Amino acid sequence: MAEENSQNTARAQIGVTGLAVMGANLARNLARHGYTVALHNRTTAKTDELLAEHGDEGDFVRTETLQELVDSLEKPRRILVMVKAGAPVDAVIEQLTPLLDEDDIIIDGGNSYFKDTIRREQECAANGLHFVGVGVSGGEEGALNGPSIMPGGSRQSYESVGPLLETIAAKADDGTPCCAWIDTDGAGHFVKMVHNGIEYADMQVIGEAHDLLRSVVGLEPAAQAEVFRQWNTTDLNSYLIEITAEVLSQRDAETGEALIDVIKDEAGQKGTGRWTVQSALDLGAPVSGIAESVFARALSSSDVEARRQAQEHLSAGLISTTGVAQGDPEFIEDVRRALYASKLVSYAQGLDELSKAGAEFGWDLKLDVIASLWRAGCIIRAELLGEIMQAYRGEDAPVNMLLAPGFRKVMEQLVPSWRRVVAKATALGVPVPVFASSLSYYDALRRKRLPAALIQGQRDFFGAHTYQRVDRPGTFHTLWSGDRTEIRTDEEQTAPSTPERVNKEPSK
Ligand code: NBP
Repeated sequence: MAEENSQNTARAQIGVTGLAVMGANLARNLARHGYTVALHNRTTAKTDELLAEHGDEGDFVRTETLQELVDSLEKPRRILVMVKAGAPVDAVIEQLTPLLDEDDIIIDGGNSYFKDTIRREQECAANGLHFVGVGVSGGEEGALNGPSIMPGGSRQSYESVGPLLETIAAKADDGTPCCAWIDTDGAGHFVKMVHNGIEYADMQVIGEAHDLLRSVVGLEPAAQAEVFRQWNTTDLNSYLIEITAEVLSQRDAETGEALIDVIKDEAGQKGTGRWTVQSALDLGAPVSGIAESVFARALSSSDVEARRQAQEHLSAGLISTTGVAQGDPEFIEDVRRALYASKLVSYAQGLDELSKAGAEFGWDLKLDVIASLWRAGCIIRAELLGEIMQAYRGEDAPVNMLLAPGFRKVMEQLVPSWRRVVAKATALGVPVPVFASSLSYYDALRRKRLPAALIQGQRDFFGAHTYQRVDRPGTFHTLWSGDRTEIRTDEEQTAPSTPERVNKEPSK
């Protein structure tokens, strides 16, 4: 553990190690709010660069080694780690641990996987240290001017780091900071992960609307930019719609074309969308729209050769070849409504995953609070989040966001347009994976009887997996290979007269 700092230089209120874009901007944000910030980066040149360019923005302490960083901090020490997610975080924790004292706090503000955060919290606790996994959204601009912040970790550590984080966080229109304690260990990083999953779906549905406006309505990018600008004055109002209009109106200086037309249609990803879907699979949370948005990126960029050959060889089999009249305002409004409906489903699915994660990991995730944190500073910030917050406030939280009275009514107005758009896109061969899967999710939720009954019958046939009946309690199995009588399997049975041979599931 660290020795007492005898030179009384321990004056910084927080240290930041890892001064790439995110760390540097968070450090500047803290300093601009009056905190004394100690700076450290593995490569000292980056620290000096930051001080040379922005050293006059606040009170910084330059350090070259982790020991110097630790010595510069008042106790309990607060160290924000902003290094690359994964092994570098473990490396930094390992180097810091012997230098720190009991109750010092390591804050990981990177995009760490929540299970790593759970492990790191346990490892730090074993060494008497607090570990706070913090989800930060808003990119580099948000980090500098006010991000949305989702902190996990112990309540005790939040008492120490919360005031700093709340000070530098974005503020919603009502003035509340977009930062609040989420729950213990990996809860903050889990919520940030689901935020990113929703972001993937949100971006994909906007992309699908853009494709329809082009290929069905015949609008060029500049005209589409105007449509998105107008949509941004409706209930679609959000950061992503706003920047879509900006991207679509941008001209390429070299060719004079719309920039969008010279950008390769192969989407990248860093992994948080994939994690959202992987976790949802483990939790049994049907995030079909979010999953389709991750797959859509994969199809665009990983299956380039298959796409090339398919363009040549796969039959379209279109059942219609006529779009709508160019610029048809009615269809444009249908697309807007379909986009909003699909967006609502993405949020509903993400929040459902959070509810299921709360039950699984023992977190008390308050969905109204989480929605409130996403109202400003983050990429999915949208007017809609205020309504979601209201829907979950109070005693009568809906079991699914779409069932909140306000959203039920909104959906009623959107569904006919949504069906027309999905039908038209399907007829014309325009892919709309998230529009379509979200509509199926909506229909599956409201359908009285699902084909799941047949699946149960099949499972019982090949694997004796049993089923339940609609007319009485109990668990049942039909003797498929015997005389096909039904037996109850959750009660003591007398031996069946015909020995049962279970039809085995075909090997896969
Ligand atoms: P990067 O993810 O690009 O990481 C670069 C930083 O990590 C540098 O300071 C580098 O030091 C340091 N580093 C590495 Br790499 N390996 C290290 C090691 N073994 N020991 C110590 N330091 C090491 O930085 P970023 O883009 O600022 O992102 C930081 C975190 O924030 C990431 O987890 C990221 O996913 C997350 N995040 C990023 C954004 C965004 O918009 N960029 C948004 C939200 C969250 P060096 O200078 O010596 O190489």
